[in-house]
Amino acid sequence: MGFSFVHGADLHLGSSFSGIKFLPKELHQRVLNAHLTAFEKLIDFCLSEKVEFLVLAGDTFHEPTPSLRMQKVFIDQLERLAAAKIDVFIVTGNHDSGVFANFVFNLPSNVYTFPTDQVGYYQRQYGQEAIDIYGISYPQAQVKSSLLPLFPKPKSDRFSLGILHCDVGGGQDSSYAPVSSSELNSSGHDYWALGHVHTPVLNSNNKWYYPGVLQGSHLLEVGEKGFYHVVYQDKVLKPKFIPVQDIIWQSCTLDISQLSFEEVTNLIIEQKEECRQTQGVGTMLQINLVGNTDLNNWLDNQVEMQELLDTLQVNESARNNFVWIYQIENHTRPLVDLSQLQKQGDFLAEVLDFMDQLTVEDFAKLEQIWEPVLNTTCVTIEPQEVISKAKLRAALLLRGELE
Ligand SMILES: [Mn+2]
Repeated sequence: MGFSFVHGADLHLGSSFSGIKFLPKELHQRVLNAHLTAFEKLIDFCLSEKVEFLVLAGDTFHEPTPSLRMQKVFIDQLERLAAAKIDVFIVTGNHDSGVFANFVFNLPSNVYTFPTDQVGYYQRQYGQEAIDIYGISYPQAQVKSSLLPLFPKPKSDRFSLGILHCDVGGGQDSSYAPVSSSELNSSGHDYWALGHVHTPVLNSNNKWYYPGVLQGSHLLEVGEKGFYHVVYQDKVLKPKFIPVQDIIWQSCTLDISQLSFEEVTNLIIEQKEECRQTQGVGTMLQINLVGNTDLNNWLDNQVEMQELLDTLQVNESARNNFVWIYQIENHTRPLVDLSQLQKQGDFLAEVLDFMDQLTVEDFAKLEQIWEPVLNTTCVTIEPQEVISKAKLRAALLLRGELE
């Protein structure tokens, strides 16, 4: 007894990857299709698991005017569900408000959309289970006030599902239908299928769920991406995350202190192979090098670095489970033995001793001094880290190794 459904959101079909300068032809094609490939995997899953219905909670399209090709591919996939008698319930979000009015093709008969001026409502019976499905679409890209008050009270004898593109915890400034977690939890609805937040949020204490995007588009969308397979059986609700991304974004930090150039290259290759675990899934990998090393200067040379990247990219584009290192960032520092210098009893040793005695309070006053050492892309920096960078800089300056 029971039913199951798939909850996806933020498919952003038509979106492309950002942050990558160059890709060979084969990989470029794979990247262009990545969002659609992930969507096709979602449809495959609905069919193989024989779910009762599919919910898409907004931002299905990246733009409200998808290309004809995109519309056709989308409809072809939904037709596969229609043939299996699987219903599809879709609301629109901030990226794709009004999208279906721009469609040239008719939506298949199993697809149910929701109005923008009021909450739409569909009743279903799956075996013994009676279910009500409520939802509302965005009339335009911004919705300044909460849409929750428009939802009617659920009927107590039926399972109640709400579909909404919204900003949980968003304050008064939010333009995406802000609503609080407690309001959703106390609304009486059994499952809130949400969209908008791109990272999955699943907490069994809550009645609301964000599956996140289906396919990452840039460096900030690292890790597995997918949807929820929700099973409702014996009055118990079980959502499970199913990853389907075709290309996974990853980032890693490698400490290369004490390593020779050859050892650094080998370490990166090792890391690359470690990422190549899932068959069929490609990886976009960014590497951050840290540590104290005399390779520091060499790594700062853009030409040399590009050659290293070229070497690491050889033969990758032909592989199904490619690992494409698209960027290596150098966060290393020059190799200087500060503790040794501190023992020499000269002026530099005195300066270093003085810096060791700095407290966090002193640090607050030192803004003007440490400003030049903030030559880094790190966003947040701990006082201790700044002081150790300042010590290194002082040592290099006083030894005449830095201009
Ligand atoms: Mn979105």
